[in-house]
Amino acid sequence: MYEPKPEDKFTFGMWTVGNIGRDPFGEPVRPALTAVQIVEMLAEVGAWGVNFHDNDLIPIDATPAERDKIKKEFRQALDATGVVVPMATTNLFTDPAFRDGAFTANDPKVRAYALQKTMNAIDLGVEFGAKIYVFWGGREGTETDAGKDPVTAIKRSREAMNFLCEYVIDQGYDLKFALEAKPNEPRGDIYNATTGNMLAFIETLDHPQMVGVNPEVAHEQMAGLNFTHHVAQALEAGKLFHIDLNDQVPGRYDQDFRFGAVNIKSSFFLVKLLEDYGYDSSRHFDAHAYRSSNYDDVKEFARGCIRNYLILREKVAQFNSDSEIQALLAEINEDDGSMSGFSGAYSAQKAAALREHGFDRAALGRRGQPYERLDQLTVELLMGVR
Ligand code: GCO
Ligand code: MN
Ligand code: MN
Repeated sequence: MYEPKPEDKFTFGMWTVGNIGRDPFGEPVRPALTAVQIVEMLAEVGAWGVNFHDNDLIPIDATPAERDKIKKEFRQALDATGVVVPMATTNLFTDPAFRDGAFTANDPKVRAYALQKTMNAIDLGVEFGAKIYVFWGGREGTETDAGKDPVTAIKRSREAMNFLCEYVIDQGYDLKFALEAKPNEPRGDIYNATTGNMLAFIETLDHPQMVGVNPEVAHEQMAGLNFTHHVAQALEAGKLFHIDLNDQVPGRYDQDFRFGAVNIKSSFFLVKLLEDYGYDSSRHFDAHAYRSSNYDDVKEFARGCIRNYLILREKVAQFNSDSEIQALLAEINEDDGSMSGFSGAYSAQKAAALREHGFDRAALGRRGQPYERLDQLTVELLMGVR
């Protein structure tokens, strides 16, 4: 039970299971793994795919010979294990060149270098089969708004996205972009801080149909927001191209915990949303094992992410077929049809009829909803006593 299948599309970033456990207070605790070792570990835990930043695979200062050797060995590991590369992205945050951001940096040379680096990274991702290209603007922000005009920052972000969309079209690549919002960390404040901001921004681009979002559990939760509602908005707009699953205590630093490790109930509603609406892209885990783990425990972390998703998916099926829960939902959503003449598209007749209709306001106010009962049943189901 709870064995992952390829159609579940469980993926991990190379930077997740390969994370060496450096933090602002401490040095690495785990030795760096090669790309080949990471692919082998992911195959062992049952992942379908691996995603990478350009420099997860190829160090920023690699010689052409080193690059070719790494690519060859990586390809062999993919072929040997059957692990695929559905998504790729650019590291625009580690190198000191990006200390003031990339596409929104004040230095035009940095902005141009960021475009060049991204074009190369897109080529690399496409070479290994990526169909989704993620943009996470980790350093696209400020600590003080004294030095950067936030309107200019939006315009610079748009110019970069338009340029890179044209590049993809020009190359004839079958590639879509997914924009990932985060409120802060590593910058004090990051532009386009939520998935909702990104959705609005996308509609201002030259090729909005090529661009969707990559929401991440921890990022909305860091800001104290309801992640499932943000994902719902993206999904309803046809913009949920990818998703980053992990967990996070709201209000804390960026924790990147194992999916389902903290907020079981909100993870359940997220899985329910994805499953009820037939989400069909990668289920990507962008999480890190505890710094106290060694690699045997990192594997437990990766298996735990997958298992928690599959267990919650089973709970969703149970919720959807629980007769008491479904009866309550039917009662909650009861509709006797008497209002159907007033809903849907506007017409002058409808508006006139609605104006004439008498409502028993006091009766409306007397009706309660059994949400306590429904929530308790949900909690009991999640606690395994139903
Ligand atoms: C973070 C982000 C990153 C991105 C990754 C892919 O908080 O550090 O979530 O992990 O997802 O860079 O773009
Ligand atoms: Mn993150
Ligand atoms: Mn992420």
